[in-house]
Amino acid sequence: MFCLVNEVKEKNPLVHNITNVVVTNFTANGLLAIGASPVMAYAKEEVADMARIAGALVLNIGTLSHDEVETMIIAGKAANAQGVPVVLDPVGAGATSFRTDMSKKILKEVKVSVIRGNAAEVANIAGKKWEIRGVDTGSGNGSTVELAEKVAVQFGSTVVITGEIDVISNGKTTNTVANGHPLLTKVTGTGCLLSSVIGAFAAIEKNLVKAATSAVSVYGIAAEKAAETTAHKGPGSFQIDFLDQLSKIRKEDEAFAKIEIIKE
Ligand code: ATP
Ligand code: TZP
Ligand code: MG
Ligand code: MG
Repeated sequence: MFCLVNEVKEKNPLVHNITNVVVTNFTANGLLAIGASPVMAYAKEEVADMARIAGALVLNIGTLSHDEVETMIIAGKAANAQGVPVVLDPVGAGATSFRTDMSKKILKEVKVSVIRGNAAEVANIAGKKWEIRGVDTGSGNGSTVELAEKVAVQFGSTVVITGEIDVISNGKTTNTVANGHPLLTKVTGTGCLLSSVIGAFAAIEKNLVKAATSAVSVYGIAAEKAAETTAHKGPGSFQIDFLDQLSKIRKEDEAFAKIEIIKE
């Protein structure tokens, strides 16, 4: 019902990423593995043109600068004008006020289709308190389902909060996904790549809750499969096999999905 991975592989959507220097190569390889076509473009002179021809635009503030945020806003506005979905990954929002403020600025100036972050990042962009250490989520109190629903309404976006259990909500419809593996937390950029993979799914499916639920579940299933053969070796082997599993995954693997519909 939710599995859109075959369509992604058939349609090979172009995903324009303005992302961080830590995850650039991993993101490009992960998008290729899932069947999308990645492009990274950062020059102010070209980002609007690139965003307009893309199937989705992904804005990731992981190693942001003031200038880069201006570039993201130019790209975001061009995407909005063309009806291209925009995904925002507010990496480290809450860790510094600069990250929080820049995330809010992007959300004010660009219509963001999907916000994907850990619980702390999502809470902090919405003005709520949740501990964060660098780019990794800390302990917070409260339900991530409630948080996702509230933030979705606040920004008029679909919100994806990831962790052991992932929550996807547009404020009206809410799903949780229990796929994934703890080794995903031992490889840098797995959250960032997921944001870009959600972009690939949003490029081929207008129902963003459906697109994000499928993306999150397929991603978690690929991680489970990779862990089966590499967990005893460690995160390096897992990272490589995870890319292989993303490339192999097909609709039939939907049988392994652990999706719960919380609110229809
Ligand atoms: P953080 O910096 O807090 O790790 P992130 O941006 O890297 O955040 P994650 O929340 O780690 O993003 O999500 C990335 C992927 O890892 C998602 O597919 C998520 O489901 C999965 N994941 C995260 N934690 C766990 C866990 N404990 N068990 C299983 N899967 C997990
Ligand atoms: N520092 C700045 S961006 C980044 C680090 C370590 C990558 C974060 O990636 P993810 O996907 O949030 O783990
Ligand atoms: Mg992580
Ligand atoms: Mg992250």
